[in-house]
Amino acid sequence: MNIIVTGGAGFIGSNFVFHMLKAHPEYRIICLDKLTYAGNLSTLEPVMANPNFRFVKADICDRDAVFQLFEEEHPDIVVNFAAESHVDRSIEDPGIFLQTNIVGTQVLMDACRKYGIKRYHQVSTDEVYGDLPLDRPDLFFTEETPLHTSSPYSSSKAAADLLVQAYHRTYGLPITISRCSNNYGPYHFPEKLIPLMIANALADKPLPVYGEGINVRDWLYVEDHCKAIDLIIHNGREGEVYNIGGHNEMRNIDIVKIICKELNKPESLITYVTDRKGHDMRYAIDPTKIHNELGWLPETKFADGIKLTIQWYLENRSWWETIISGEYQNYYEKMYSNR
Ligand code: NAD
Ligand code: TDX
Repeated sequence: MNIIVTGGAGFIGSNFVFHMLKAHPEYRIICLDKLTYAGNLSTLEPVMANPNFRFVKADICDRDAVFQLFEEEHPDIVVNFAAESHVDRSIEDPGIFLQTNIVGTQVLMDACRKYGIKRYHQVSTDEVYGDLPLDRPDLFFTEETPLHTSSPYSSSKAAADLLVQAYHRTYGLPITISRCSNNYGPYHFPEKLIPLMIANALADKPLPVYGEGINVRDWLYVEDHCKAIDLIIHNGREGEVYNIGGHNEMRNIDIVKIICKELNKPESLITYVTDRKGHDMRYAIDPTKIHNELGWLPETKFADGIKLTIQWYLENRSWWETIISGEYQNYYEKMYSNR
């Protein structure tokens, strides 16, 4: 089996590459990644010498490069993780989000149509459903919940989902889509809530909590997401959407307090800052479908996963310190100074 994994130098994609090479040692995994600010080749160092792994630096929007790779590899499956993924950046500058997340998806699917494919899998997000009110804990996103997006990021992901479904209906492309809740774990880029708070706390820097910190996210350990996608690409029904989430809803402020406690840092580091524009209040996934059809259940409890994650950041300081010492400083300054 030949599998192209796009965005495999990023957070979830790299965890998926590691998972697949371990779970299916007979498979060939080809990682296609543009190495944007969020992609890191050093992350893939442990598998670079694996004969069943190939890395190709390319943009999913580059039709010639993508078609060339399909010509060479004739993949059985494509799993598309490649995306601009940070909501705050999409609010600052939406253009690249539309380009990569929508046009890039189109290019990949055009290549699938031309060369033939057993499965095209689109890695999507729960953010395509918009948000839920805080005072209705009985409500959850199901696969039937209408798409109702808030940010340029989530709108670009929703547009891509619709395009993927159109390619299924119009051209019969064998697709699946997964919509997962917030992931956390190793190799999470330091601009995102959990690694940002860990890095800042370790440096005794302020912990910038947006608004009142009462927004709720449904956190899933990244390995559980990877296992769910593995199940979907093998056993999921063509044309179907699968929600992935672990019923682990937490308020941002509570996450930040847990990180302070685990690192033995004072909560006085917590600084409330101006809220994110259009900030979604609550995400909550109903994962009944993937459980009933594919037997998936999350394996890592948050209490364990957050400890594993913090430990990883303590043991892999050079990975994230290198990232935050470069161009990231300008980003941080722009987003957080005078906020
Ligand atoms: P990430 O930002 O950490 O990684 C994205 C990767 O895609 C990087 O390696 C980057 O270099 C690559 N990339 C970006 N533009 C590209 C292009 N034009 N061509 C080729 N490669 C390109 O993102 P992530 O958090 O790992 O998210 C991966 C996918 O999962 C995304 O599609 C995202 O929407 C989705 N998702 C993320 C979460 C989450 O909590 N992080 C939750 C649900 C869904
Ligand atoms: O400095 C911060 N302070 C803060 O309060 C940051 C970076 C975030 N937040 C809040 C905003 C959100 O309510 O924390 C919450 C989580 O923020 P992010 O880590 O930016 O994640 P989110 O916006 O929820 O989106 C993530 O989950 C869904 C991923 O980045 C998306 O790619 C995925 O689709």
